Amino acid sequence: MNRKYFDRDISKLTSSPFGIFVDQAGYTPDSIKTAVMPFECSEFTVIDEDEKTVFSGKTKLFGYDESSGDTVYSADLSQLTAKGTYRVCADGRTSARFTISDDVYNKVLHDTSKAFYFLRCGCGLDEKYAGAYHHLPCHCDPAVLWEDKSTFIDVKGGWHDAGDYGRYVTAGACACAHLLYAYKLFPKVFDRLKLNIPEKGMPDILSEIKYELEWLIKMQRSDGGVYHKVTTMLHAPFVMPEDDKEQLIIFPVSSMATADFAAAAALAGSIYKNFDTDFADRLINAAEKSVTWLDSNPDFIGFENPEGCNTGGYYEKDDYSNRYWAYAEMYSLTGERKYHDKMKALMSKGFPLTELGYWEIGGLGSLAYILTDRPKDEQLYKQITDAFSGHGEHLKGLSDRCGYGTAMSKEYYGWGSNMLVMKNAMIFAINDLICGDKESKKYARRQLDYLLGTNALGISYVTGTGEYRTNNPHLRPAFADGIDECIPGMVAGGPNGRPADPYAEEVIPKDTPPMKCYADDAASYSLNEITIYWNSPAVFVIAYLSDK
Ligand code: 9MR
Ligand code: ZN
Repeated sequence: MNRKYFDRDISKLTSSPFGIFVDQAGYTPDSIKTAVMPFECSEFTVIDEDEKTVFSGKTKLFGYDESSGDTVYSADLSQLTAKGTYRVCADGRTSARFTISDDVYNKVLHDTSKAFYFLRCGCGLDEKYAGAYHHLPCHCDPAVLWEDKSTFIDVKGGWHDAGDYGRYVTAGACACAHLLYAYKLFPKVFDRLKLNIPEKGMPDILSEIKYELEWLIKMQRSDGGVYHKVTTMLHAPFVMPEDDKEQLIIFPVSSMATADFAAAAALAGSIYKNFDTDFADRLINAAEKSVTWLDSNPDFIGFENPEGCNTGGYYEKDDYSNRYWAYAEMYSLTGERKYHDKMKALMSKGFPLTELGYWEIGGLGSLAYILTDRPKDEQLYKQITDAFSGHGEHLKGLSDRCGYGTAMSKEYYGWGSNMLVMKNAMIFAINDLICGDKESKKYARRQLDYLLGTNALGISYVTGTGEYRTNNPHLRPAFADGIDECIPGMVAGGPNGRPADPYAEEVIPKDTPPMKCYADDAASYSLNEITIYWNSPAVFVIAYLSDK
């Protein structure tokens, strides 16, 4: 394929060939299974691969759904528990194929986890591990300090952030933390998960996260401050990573990056202790150095792109939640009271206690506190668990009011909305596991169903999963490699009611309902990019739902 850079034929952008929407990865036998029909119908059937009817029932009118603009009917297939592959039919229309079995999540868990390997920077991807998507080493040269053009530093490694080739500390720390908490809560799921990556000696997911953590450590300055990002001055054109030869620049230290790094390193230190003590010691020392820096730099040091630079900014308006997270992890790691007190003092700043990143990130600090075996202040513990319960109840209300079961109001569909859908599912998971609200699980599953096809476009937003799926993300190597089938396991940003790039404006008619503001268009970064921190909450959620 020799496509010219974004010389695209928008008439080729597809819409679902199916009229009934289901989770295209499938359902475990015991789960609630809901198919959604955005058209009037009173009855439905389920057929197997020989087109034999195996189940039938009456549909239920949900009514008008604001986010999609659809009047929605649903079919409850929960009583169908026999393993097999099926389609739902109603009024002459059918759904995509779906499976009922105990291991429906295996492929999508594998693929979304392996996606991080495909984003590795500073190394080549060997055919042995990457198959057709192998490529030569990229971004290996030392990077120059923005503040001192005579200093070059080795910051090779880590994952490309997204569709672009930048590497950003807050984004990376956030993605690592989602994955580390997934491992911490569902270790058995990951003990079984084989990713076919070069490293051995610990669960593959931990080897993969280590690849990013090693890079994060390199981003720490000798005084403990952590550089915000390393990127070229401008985003590369749509070339393979090894063909992006522009000078890499290390941009100044920010307090958000320093705090997020300290937090992720402390969390990681406690986990890697059991697998690689030298690495764990390095993480713990690095975390301590960065919190010491935070102590002596109490003021917010934000980040703004210097003039002429158009790579990601990862702006934040303050660093309270980042510091809170850092002190919570340090308390969990060391048990030292001073960290507990600092964490507690920050709570008066009024940031949300349950947000899971990348900007407001206090939820990870709250999780650290809830999960630690260290002594806990009863009132604080209650305040935090109440915050999670309150957030969960709010989301349940939203889910109940949505024809697709999505815990989103129509304003929530912004850039990378699929991350929010997955973070909402994480909130449900936390409420189930930690706050004892078992009912939350079915809501979590509904969010994953949405990601994998039970949505107003009937599309699976994960490359490689589902009969009708996203396949043309805004992801440089996926475009430049000339391979028609995208690298599997990439979570697309998804519908964005506030499209923010010229390509999106071209393909999304005005007044399109937010849940439908999406196109599988490689050009559109505000609809169809991928990022490490959109994949990481998906991995968490799929691992949670795979846990037996
Ligand atoms: O994910 C980010 C989204 O929340 C912001 O609205 C958007 C615009 O600032 O930027 C997104 O982050 C991008 C980052 O800046 C650079 N790498 C790709 C990210 C995903 O689009
Ligand atoms: Zn690279």
